[in-house]
Amino acid sequence: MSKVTTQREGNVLVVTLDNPPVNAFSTEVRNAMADAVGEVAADDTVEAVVIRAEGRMFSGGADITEFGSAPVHPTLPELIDAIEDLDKPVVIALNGTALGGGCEIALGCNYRIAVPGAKIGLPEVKIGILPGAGGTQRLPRVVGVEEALPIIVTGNPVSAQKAEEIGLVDRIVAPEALREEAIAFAREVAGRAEHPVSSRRTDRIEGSDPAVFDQFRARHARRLQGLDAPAKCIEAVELATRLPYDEGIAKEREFFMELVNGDQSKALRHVFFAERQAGKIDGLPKDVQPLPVRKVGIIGAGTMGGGIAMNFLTAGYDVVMVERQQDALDRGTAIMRKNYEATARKGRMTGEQVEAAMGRLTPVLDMQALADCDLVIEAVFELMEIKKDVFGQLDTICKPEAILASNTSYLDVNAIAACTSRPEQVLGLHFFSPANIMRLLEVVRGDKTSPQVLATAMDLARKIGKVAVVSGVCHGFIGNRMLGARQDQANALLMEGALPAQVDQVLLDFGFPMGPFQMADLAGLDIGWDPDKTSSSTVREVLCEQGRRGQKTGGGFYDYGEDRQRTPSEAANAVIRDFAARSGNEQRDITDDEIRERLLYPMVNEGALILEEGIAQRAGDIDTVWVNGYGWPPHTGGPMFWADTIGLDKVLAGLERHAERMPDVKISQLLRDKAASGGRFNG
Ligand code: 3H9
Repeated sequence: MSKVTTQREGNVLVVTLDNPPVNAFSTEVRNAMADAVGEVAADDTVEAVVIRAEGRMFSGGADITEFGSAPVHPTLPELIDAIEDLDKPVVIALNGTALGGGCEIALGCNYRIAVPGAKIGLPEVKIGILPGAGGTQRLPRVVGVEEALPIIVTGNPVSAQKAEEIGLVDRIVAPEALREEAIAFAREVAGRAEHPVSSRRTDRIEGSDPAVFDQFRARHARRLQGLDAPAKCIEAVELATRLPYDEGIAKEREFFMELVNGDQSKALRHVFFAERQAGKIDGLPKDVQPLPVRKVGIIGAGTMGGGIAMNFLTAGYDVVMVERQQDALDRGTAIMRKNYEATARKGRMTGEQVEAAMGRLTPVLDMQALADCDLVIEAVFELMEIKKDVFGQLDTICKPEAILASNTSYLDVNAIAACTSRPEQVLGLHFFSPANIMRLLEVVRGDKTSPQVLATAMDLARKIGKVAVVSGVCHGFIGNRMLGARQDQANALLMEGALPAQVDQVLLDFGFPMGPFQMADLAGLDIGWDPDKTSSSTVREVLCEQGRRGQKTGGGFYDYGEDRQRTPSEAANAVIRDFAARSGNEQRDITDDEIRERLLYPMVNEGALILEEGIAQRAGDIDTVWVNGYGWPPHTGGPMFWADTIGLDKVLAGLERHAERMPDVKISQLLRDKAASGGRFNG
């Protein structure tokens, strides 16, 4: 069946796109669309055209899998020009999301109508490119520079209502009437002598204030730092206001080719596909159906339990939340409400939605209330004895088919499962804090976890908007195990002469939002610290003993002012120097290059071990964990993709060069083999 079909409706030709799942403009689709345009041009009896689509959206844009190969004609810009050049009016009917090339094709049509739920945007910047089919030149001509800039530079789509307000959409119509309304609209305009043509318009860009661009750059400086694509997006829009359309388009093409072949876009495209691939479980029988889940139990109303509960409440699940003390339960519930209300104040939820979500919550003190839950997630203290006790109880309380999950971030899920009579129903669901915001979910597959339980967890993750990655059982799973490898080196570097500010700065320069010591101060240095057992045996212990427990106490590795701005701390540095002097290490000046290599290469090596041991299914899963859970800069693609980009031989050579100072780092055989053969972790 052709991916583009045409149908006559009197004097109107209806062109329908049908290329599931997202109606991407693949070569095949572009060719078929070009044929349809040819049909329109050749047939004098066609007086107007409707372009529409089948499926749950209009289009996700160009086919990203084709990027990186030589362009095939007709290219998307050529196709859109051909549509715009028709001497008959073209109405596009947007039945849902229209992104990237999907939006650009709409800009090339004379008239645009959309359903109320449509989202229209140019997200190209998120995959490291700019709209390359006229978007940077046509959009400002249609909506003006001030509206076009945020759409192109942030990549966030606008609603149909906003699109109508700014002139991007002419009419909004009910979904069930879309096709007929589009045809009626086409007939209505067929007789007009003139039609709006985006590329020829100048009314919205004439007299644009050139200062707008620098102001925009200044306002978004942090978001733009170190990134190639947003800078080019702004430059292209600026050129739209200064150059004739044809010259502007030529520059857009030049920028597009430069970006699409650059490392940043390759990395961001890898992240895009890796996130989607992560949801697929190798070796899972195709006919496995997820179990029905309607009611979810959460044990613990602390920060973690509350955050986890919010995910399910927001997605429409009933939630039973258990605590041991009434005041803790009340506190947890109140914080959840406060968080929801803050979201509503930002306009991202209505008051009614807040009430509906809170209305689905049943806070209780009695574990027996979990008896009819389909899934129970435990978020209690991270201690094996406590977890075992909780799972033993759950096993007796919960219905036999219920799934029992632990939110542990380090512990052995197999040992936890062994405390129940249903280890096949047990798995880890490792949420990241704040759990209602962070996108990552590590789904920890125990040795006995059944395929159906695993499939259910992956399905649920998608329904609550998480990016899920499957991990096998090991200490710290994928993310924290690699974090441990990095932290060991960060601590060792302090003992060799570096200070927290230098170590952190290296990672900030690399693109992380914060370094390891900033992160420790933010989380609190007293996590896992016991004031009764403290013995001044580590820098961290001494800092805690001195009351320097991180940001919350005004000091940790750094000093913090009222505004929580960090400054290097003489007191903390003195503690470090004292320990360093006693460590037996030679104190030396350490270069930033060494710090970067010492922090990141052991992580790559740990990732390779994780792959070798089968803990992660694929390198892209590891990248997905680090980009979504730990702030790894997406434009470098994650640790494994970054290692592929710089060369695995270079990583190996670095590990060997620093081997003497990193006696605990055991170099992965997989890394050695791939380095020797010129291979990569990601295909
Ligand atoms: C562009 O248009 C360039 C032009 O400016 C210039 C050109 C010269 N291509 O996300 P989902 C796959 S650049 C190929 O789970 P959802 C995806 O990998 C493009 N494949 O669905 C997945 O495959 P699989 C600008 C694509 O409903 C399947 O479709 N556009 C594309 O949650 C389902 O995807 C973008 O950057 C694509 N464009 O979300 C938009 N899009 O099943 C990128 C998706 O094998 N796409 N796939 O794993 C999205 O943001 C989301 O996919 C979308 C749907 C919101 C559309």
